[in-house]
Amino acid sequence: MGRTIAEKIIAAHLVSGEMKTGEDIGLRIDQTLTQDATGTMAYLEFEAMGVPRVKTERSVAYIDHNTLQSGFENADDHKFIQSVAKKHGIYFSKPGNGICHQLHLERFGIPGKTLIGSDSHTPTGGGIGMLAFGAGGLDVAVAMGGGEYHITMPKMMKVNLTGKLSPWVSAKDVILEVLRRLSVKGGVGRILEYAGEGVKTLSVPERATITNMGTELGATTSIFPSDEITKAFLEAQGRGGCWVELQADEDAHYDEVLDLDLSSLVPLAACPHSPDAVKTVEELGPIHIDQCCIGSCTNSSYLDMMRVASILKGKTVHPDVDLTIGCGSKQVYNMLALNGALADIIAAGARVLECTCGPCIGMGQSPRSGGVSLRTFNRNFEGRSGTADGQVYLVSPETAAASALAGVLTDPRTLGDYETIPLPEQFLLNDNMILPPAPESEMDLVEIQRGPNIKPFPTTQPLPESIEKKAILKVGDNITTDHIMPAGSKILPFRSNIPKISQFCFTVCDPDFPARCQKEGGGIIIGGSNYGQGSSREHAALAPLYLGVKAVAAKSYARIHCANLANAGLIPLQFNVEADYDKIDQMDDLSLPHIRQELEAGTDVTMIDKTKGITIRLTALLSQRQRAMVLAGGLLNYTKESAR
Ligand code: MIC
Ligand code: SF4
Repeated sequence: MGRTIAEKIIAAHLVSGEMKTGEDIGLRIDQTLTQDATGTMAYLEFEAMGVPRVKTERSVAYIDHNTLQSGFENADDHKFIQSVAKKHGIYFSKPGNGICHQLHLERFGIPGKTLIGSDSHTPTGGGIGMLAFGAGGLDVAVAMGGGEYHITMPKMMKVNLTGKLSPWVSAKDVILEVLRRLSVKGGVGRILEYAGEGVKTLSVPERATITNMGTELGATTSIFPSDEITKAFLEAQGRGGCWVELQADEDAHYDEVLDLDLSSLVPLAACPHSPDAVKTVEELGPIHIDQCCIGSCTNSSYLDMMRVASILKGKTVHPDVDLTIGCGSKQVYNMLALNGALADIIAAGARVLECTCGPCIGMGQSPRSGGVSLRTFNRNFEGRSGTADGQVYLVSPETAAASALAGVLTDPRTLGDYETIPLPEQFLLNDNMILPPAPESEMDLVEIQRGPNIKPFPTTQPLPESIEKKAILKVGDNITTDHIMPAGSKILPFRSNIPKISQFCFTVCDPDFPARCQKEGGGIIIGGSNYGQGSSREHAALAPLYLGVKAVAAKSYARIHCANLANAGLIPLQFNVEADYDKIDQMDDLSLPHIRQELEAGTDVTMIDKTKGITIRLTALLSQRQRAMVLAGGLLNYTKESAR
């Protein structure tokens, strides 16, 4: 039987396990990327493993998230990462060079290769036919050391594209439509593979917008074929030599098929506070807006920005609206500066930001209280903008620019004539903000710069025979990692300081959570379905670990967070009967009397709610390897033990 594109890449990288849906598989990883909000921890973990040089074909450390530097903390992290990168064989992208995913697509990504990144939007690389996954920092550290990356072999879903996008409708509307149909849980356990005649009508940056936001579906990853369009893009980036063709076999088998006629799409918006709360811009009507933010790893390419500049040209941003623009990379900014488009953007009255994540991760530009903000980003979780009651809508750059001029949510189709913007035959190439590592012969001369904000990775203990803890917190469905470990300009500086950052853990849901954990000596968290959706930040596992949390019992989990819990040595438990969730109240006394023995044997887990006098059965969502890891007290201990 023929193979899908993803199956071909998996087969070529399979180190352990069998390519059968639901099986645990280990993959060889060709490339890794980190960003600074998760990178410091990943490199501390890499150091703890004691591997002198990375064993991947290419590893890159980007600085793009924590660039405000309102204190010494972020700058400390940057210097630490720069020195680790130089010593251990990693390319370093300086702050101001751009956003990791945009840059990786432009300068490093290669079709047919595997990539993992300590950022959930790493599947952006699927836009050029890479098999790219978001992962926890520890998984990235292990891959840099030459270790396998483990996933559960996903189902294959074909997204069959037909037709062609109408003027003023763009790639963002495609992925918003997929989100509308499938929801934030619809991609869980699946790889979305884009196919069909419609693929040929989409440029690489458009494809990357779609694979980037596949993360919001909970998908393991998303991928496009590598074709003539991919080739032209790589050639324009001066990298035509790394192009290979990648197509699914004619008789490839897909478990599911989603048909999407591009011609039928209209401008869409994801309403507060979820990327799948999608409505048409037309049906939402002229909502008054306060702010428009254009940029982020989803929509900050040359094409996106040229389109925005052409809409703004000769006009003025509405007096009631703040418009911010952040290009995805220095390449994009530089080209816009040279061709005059940046002048059009500035003249219209936009606030031009440096090319980083910026407002997407709450690093400045929070909207006014209750303010409506249109963003071309990929997430609109409650509070993520930095304003607890901010009303964030996710829209295309075209919709954002049209609305910024009108002062109200505006369908860009009302703008009239549509000018097609071609992809340049040659992008401007200047990698002077990417620093190569020191040659291996000189690595010993490089000193690691460890400022006072860099605290060591928390130590963990092997799993005890039994656990007696309180239900320290009970939360509902779709809890995101932004709830568990909030970000934003006040908290992000402490990403390399677990003792400090843990004081903010879950405070969005319950300000007393950290203090209660300290008083009670931690506990067990009770969660609803899709627990831990969103970002790959392992801090959402490390902070609870530091606070003494031992396990989570939930209805279901998001993939990366579930793996991060196991990596940290915490047990992700799933209720066998969902209704048992209702029986437990916060602060009940819980016991897992045989936990070690049960994990060793791979059987169901018994939990006794002593307050209610009931016994509940759960499943530990752990592969055999992960069980061994949790028994050892987490992936770091396990890796050290296995190396002995
Ligand atoms: C995000 O979009 O939430 C982030 C910030 O890029 C995260 C990584 C992080 O939490 O540092 C992600 O998506 O993985
Ligand atoms: Fe940065 Fe936002 Fe992309 Fe995360 S989603 S990598 S914060 S731009």
